[in-house]
Amino acid sequence: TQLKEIKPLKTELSKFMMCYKFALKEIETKINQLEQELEYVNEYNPVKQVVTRVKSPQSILRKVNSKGIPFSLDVIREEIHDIAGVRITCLFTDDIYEISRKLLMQKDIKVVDYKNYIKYPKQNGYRSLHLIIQVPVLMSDGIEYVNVEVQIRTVAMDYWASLEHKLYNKYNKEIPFHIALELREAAHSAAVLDEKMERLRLEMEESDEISGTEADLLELW
Ligand code: 0O2
Repeated sequence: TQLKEIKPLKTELSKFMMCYKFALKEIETKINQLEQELEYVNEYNPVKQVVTRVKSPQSILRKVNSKGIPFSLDVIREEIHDIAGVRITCLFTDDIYEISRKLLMQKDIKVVDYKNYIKYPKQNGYRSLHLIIQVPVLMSDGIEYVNVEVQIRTVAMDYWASLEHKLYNKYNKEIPFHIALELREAAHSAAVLDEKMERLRLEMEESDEISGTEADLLELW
């Protein structure tokens, strides 16, 4: 009898996780097409790296406990938005908004939540743009709308977040005060670097435009 009871639960859990895997495949394809199109139209691909992951069952359980929600797949589906995660890294802050705009323009993607930790960094200095989107996934018994968390950040933001994540785990969520202070300073330096890079890029684009016009004029002459 025990096996009889467990089997449907196992099937339900596998299907639950499968939906997230399929949603990630869908969104990966969309990003990939977007990259190719931008590369073709603008001769510049703003996306440097795309990483996807499905949250491990242990990590989902940890979040269920920390949020104090019941262990029900329906509740988990509603309350935990980052079971499927995509992280897009790019070079410039402007690229982040460009990618997010282009993604959200797609008719079949619905935005559930939008957190701008770039405009409003977290207390510890964390910066990134988070989109929670719903992606339709075709299953054998119909369409499921699956939540996917998309994190879009610059290389500098990503560099900072990876180290902070390591420290957070190393110190078991209690980063010593002096290290937290230095991390905040490092986050500020990363933000300054991002601004500087953005300015240099604009300058380069402006001078490209001027030399383009000069070349056009010379050709006319
Ligand atoms: P992992 O290992 O990346 O999966 P909410 O559900 O809105 O109540 P939640 O889920 O904390 O709150 O949402 P939020 O703020 O959007 O954060 C979700 C994910 O963003 C985290 O997932 C991290 O990946 C990243 N993140 C958020 N804040 C920080 C931060 O201060 N430092 C770093 N390094 N990453 C952050 P997980 O599940 O925490 O981790």
